[in-house]
Amino acid sequence: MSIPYGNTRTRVAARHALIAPDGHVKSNVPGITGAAAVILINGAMGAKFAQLLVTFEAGGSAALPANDVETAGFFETGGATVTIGGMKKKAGAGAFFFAPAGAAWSVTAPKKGTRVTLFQKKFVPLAGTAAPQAIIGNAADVPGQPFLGDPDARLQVLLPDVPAFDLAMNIFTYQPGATLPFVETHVMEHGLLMLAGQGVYRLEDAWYPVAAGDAIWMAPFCPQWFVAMGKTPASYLYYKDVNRAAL
Ligand code: UGY
Ligand code: MN
Repeated sequence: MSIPYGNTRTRVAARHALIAPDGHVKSNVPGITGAAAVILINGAMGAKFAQLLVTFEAGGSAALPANDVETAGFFETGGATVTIGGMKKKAGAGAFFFAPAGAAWSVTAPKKGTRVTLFQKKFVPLAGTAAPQAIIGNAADVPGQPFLGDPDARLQVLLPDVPAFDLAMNIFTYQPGATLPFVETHVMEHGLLMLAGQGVYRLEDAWYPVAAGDAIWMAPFCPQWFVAMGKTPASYLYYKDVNRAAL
């Protein structure tokens, strides 16, 4: 979307935010080298998780130590080698990974321009349930299921939907004209990256035109709704905290 000089579609509100790509500013993130790392969402905004967009140069890498933070990653473009503890695999466009808390992980030997989104949160263990294990997969192998019966709004659930996991990472793909069936208002928080297409996102009482490259934060209980518009399908990657007690 081109807009006049001195303007931006970016809005940062108390309970939601839209971050358009024109405003991106790089951060130096410990462990990430030879890459442009942009922290799109974190606690400074009011979120309980972080969302980063990392664009690698050839020879760049990310190598994060084992601690109480878990990371879910998605390769939007390019490719690299992902290592999580003792697991090592090549990852191309569409690949995703989950590095549990307590496991060191790395992304090495990236193709120039590889774009990876990272969602990070402090893991909340569930008493009596074994901690989740490392995963490296590809979204192409995850079928899209009709969302609440609508074949034009399909959801790919990338990580196992089991109590061990306290986060979800999903891809939602809408045919032009398809919508979220109702204005959702829920305790789960979202971080989102538009992967393709365009549409309008309702966040609280504001409606935003959005397109590929935009990032969105929705605080818990932020009313939310989406309609895909234009001539091509719209899709977005999103994070959600799940499976933990209300109190
Ligand atoms: O999983 C979700 O809560 C999803 N339906 N929300 C969204 O796409 N904004
Ligand atoms: Mn939602």
